[in-house]
Amino acid sequence: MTFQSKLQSHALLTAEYFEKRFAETHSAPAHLHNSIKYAVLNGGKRFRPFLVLESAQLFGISYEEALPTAAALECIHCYSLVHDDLPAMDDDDMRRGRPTVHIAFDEATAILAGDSLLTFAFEILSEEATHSDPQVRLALISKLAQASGYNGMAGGQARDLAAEEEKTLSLDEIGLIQTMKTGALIRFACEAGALLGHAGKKEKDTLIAFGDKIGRAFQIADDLLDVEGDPEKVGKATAKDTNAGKATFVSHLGIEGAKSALNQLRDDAINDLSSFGAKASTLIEAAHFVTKRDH
Ligand code: GRG
Repeated sequence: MTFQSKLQSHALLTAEYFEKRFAETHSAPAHLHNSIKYAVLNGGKRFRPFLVLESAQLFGISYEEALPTAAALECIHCYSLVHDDLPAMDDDDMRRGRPTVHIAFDEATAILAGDSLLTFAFEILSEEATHSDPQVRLALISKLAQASGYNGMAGGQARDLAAEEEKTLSLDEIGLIQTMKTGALIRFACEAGALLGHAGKKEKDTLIAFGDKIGRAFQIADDLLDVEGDPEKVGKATAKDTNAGKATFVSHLGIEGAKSALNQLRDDAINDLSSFGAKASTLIEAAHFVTKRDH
């Protein structure tokens, strides 16, 4: 099975989970419920859920068992995209190849769809179906809150917005923004597998180190897509950072320098997994995917 087909079949599992959950009885008005479905069921790669399923599998946790955690993380990711696309933030009209949520609905609905997804993530994690051990559920809730909040993604987004005027950011400052804004959720995806599998400290730290590196690599790949990507494939406007004169790894290191930083992170990430042996082969493929992705 190729990596692409694995990614697609895992994405299908995640989508099926959401279809079931969104079919449950609810009290939301139709426009809010429809906007939530629009934000989630729209062809994202589901790379973060993929990492949860595959890192959990290292510890004998089935895809089905890891699925609620994978879906909870995807809820946070989808909320962040909806809010990031708002006029007050990145002001984007297209996402995943179709109009963004505030364009397809309206701004207030997009804000509320994002809020609903943010809170739904923690509702899912608190449910017994997520893990029979309440200590594991608590750890998942705590780690995902840290990864999403002011010490993680939201903090990174705030730093990124504040830095828009600063065309002279250092590489360390850019790296910190990337680690928080994009890296924190990807790192959590890998850590979550270890938490679900009651892994020991050493194995958990190994997965965190791996997740940290591919998270940073993912953002560098995103910066490269902004410069080299085809908007049709990427599903959104490109050249935004370049046109805005934004400081990124690419503006600092040039295209070749950024590619070499990306490849170094990939190799170091793969090296982190050596103690897992052949069991980690799909995660190794995931690291290669990050450096080669075209969308
Ligand atoms: C609004 C609190 C808040 C945070 C927003 C995610 C984010 C933070 C901003 C998005 C800006 C962006 C494009 C970041 C680059 C990395 C990234 C998250 C890309 C999109 O993720 P993919 O490629 O998207 O996994 P799909 O559509 O496949 O899920």
